[in-house]
Amino acid sequence: MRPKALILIVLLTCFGLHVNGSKEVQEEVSLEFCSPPKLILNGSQTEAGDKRVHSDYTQVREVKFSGSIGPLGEQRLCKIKCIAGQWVGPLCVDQQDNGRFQPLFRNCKLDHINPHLLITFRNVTIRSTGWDFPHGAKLQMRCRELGLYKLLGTSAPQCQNGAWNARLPSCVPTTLLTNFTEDAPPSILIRIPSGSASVEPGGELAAFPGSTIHLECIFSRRIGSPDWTWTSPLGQYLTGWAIAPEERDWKYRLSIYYAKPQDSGTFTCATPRGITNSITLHVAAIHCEPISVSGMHLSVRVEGTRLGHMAIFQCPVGFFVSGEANLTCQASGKWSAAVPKCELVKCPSLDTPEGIPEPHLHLEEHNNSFGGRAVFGCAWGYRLQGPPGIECELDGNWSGPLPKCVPIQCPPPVLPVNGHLIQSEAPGMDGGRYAVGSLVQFACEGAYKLEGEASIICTEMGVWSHPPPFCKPRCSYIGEPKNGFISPTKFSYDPGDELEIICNSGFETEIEERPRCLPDGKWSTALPECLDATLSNSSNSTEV
Ligand SMILES: *C1O[C@H](CO)[C@@H](O)[C@H](O)[C@H]1NC(C)=O
Ligand SMILES: *C1O[C@H](CO)[C@@H](O)[C@H](O)[C@H]1NC(C)=O
Ligand SMILES: *[C@@H]1O[C@H](CO)[C@@H](O)[C@H](O)[C@H]1NC(C)=O
Ligand SMILES: *[C@@H]1O[C@H](CO)[C@@H](O)[C@H](O)[C@H]1NC(C)=O
Ligand SMILES: *[C@@H]1O[C@H](CO)[C@@H](O)[C@H](O)[C@H]1NC(C)=O
Ligand SMILES: *[C@@H]1O[C@H](CO)[C@@H](O)[C@H](O)[C@H]1NC(C)=O
Ligand SMILES: *[C@@H]1O[C@H](CO)[C@@H](O)[C@H](O)[C@H]1NC(C)=O
Ligand SMILES: *[C@@H]1O[C@H](CO)[C@@H](O)[C@H](O)[C@H]1NC(C)=O
Repeated sequence: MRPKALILIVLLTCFGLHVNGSKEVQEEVSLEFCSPPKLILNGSQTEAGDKRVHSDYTQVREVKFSGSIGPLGEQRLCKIKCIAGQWVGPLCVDQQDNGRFQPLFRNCKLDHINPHLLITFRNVTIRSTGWDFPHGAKLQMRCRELGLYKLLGTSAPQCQNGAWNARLPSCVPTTLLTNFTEDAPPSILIRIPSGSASVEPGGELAAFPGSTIHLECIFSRRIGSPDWTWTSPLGQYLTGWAIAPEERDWKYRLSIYYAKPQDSGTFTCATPRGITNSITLHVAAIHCEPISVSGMHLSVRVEGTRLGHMAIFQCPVGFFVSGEANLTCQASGKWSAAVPKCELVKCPSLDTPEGIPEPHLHLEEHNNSFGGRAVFGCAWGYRLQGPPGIECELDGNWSGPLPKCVPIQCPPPVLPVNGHLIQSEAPGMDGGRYAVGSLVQFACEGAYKLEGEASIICTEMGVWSHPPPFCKPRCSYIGEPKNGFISPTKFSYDPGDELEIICNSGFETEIEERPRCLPDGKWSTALPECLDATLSNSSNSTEV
């Protein structure tokens, strides 16, 4: 018995619907069931057991959903079908084909956007690559400066199952840009002294009836005269070299006064060599809806609602116009873009891991609104180099670069004369300099005595905790003579100190010179003896 074909209708938003080519459809329709389909629901892939989707598909033969297709998220009714245990599809409704379900064709991409090209898709300007354009999408392309560049190629490429139906166009610079080289197409300058006109996404010039339009073909009169031709059958236009002395040698003008719909057509300027450039004019009495501004802060100056009229938006200080600041009423009867918004000027946030690349630098204060400031500090042992704070400026840039943190270091300490360093702690040496916290110890050579602090530390101020010590020469204690003593008795003696030898009674010393401490830390003489005074000079002093 055939299972009842139940059609489950899931209305969900599928973003960027991925189509992996249509799968082979089996000839025989088997009664195998399909497992729950993998769909991208509101941007996230569904997993088995996802509560958002039906779990039992044994009775389900078809799933319908609303697919979001293309860069503008066009909503279309789509479906997948369970055929022989495999989901096949999606098929989506094509309005242009009587609402029949059709397989989705592959999307097209723009890999590169020529900076001179202005690309529009459904009245939206495409500024970046990476968009998917659905099958059938028709782009509109024009060169940014109408008349200064000539568009070479199609202005409306269309996506056909993954490929554009024509090579994307390019923009060729014209005489004004090539210094009047003879092989360049002539530039055409457009002047609208009265009335209004708009440059359309496809590169047409659309003008409101009654406008005056001067088309100036730029060519060097020295070389020859260009020629204007037009396609509007009834048109009669004044052409000729400009009269003003500063223009008469290079502007070959065509003037349309009080433009009428019948003036619509293509106006071509050809050089004597037959190189051309054209402007396509469309004259129509089009009005756009009046602009209504609801957003706070936003102010607008509207010229009017006729074709070619502009609306110029402004935001107060500290805000920027998010969107297009200048809108033009276009031949479609729509403004060239949506009404913009005023958004608060913000500088790039520094409060992110990438915001502050330097590891020792940290934020002490952070306000990235216009007028706000960021204040920095450094880790212990580091010092800020540069201003400690920056401000968020009107252009959304910080007022300066981030400061740096440089390690605080003490200069190498001054070594005492006759002393040396004991490297008691591996110092954070950097070119002979010491990191904060480094401890150094001093010692004096042999007879020298250290005076001051024997060890000093590099402080956070980048200076040593104490001045380095001195190594002073000193005479050491000399001992006592037998049968006598010395005065004064000290551990050590300063240079210049003299010793008095005092012998016990009955003994004497034949002092010629008192021992004196010399500047090099040596005694001037050896320690004299105390001799028995009763003994003759020739006799030894024997123990008594
Ligand atoms: C001891 O004798 C020496 C010569 O032998 C003499 O120069 C010295 O003055 C004498 N000393 C005393 C204390 O008599
Ligand atoms: C004592 O005298 C004798 C001879 O006079 C001499 O040989 C000896 O070295 C003397 N001893 C001392 C300790 O001066
Ligand atoms: C998808 O998003 C829309 C709008 O945010 C919401 O109404 C809808 O419930 C969501 N659908 C699912 C299945 O989460
Ligand atoms: C433009 O052409 C003129 C005449 O050929 C020449 O004198 C001048 O240097 C050129 N200027 C530039 C910018 O190439
Ligand atoms: C908008 O129009 C004003 C006045 O015509 C002009 O100064 C400004 O450059 C235009 N801004 C942009 C972004 O086109
Ligand atoms: C885009 O322009 C076309 C005509 O060029 C018009 O029919 C259509 O309504 C416009 N779409 C939007 C969203 O403004
Ligand atoms: C940030 O700075 C701006 C301008 O000084 C100020 O108006 C705003 O209140 C500050 N924001 C915070 C959260 O402090
Ligand atoms: C702001 O910063 C951007 C990116 O670093 C830079 O391109 C731009 O020129 C800066 N603007 C000003 C006014 O300095």
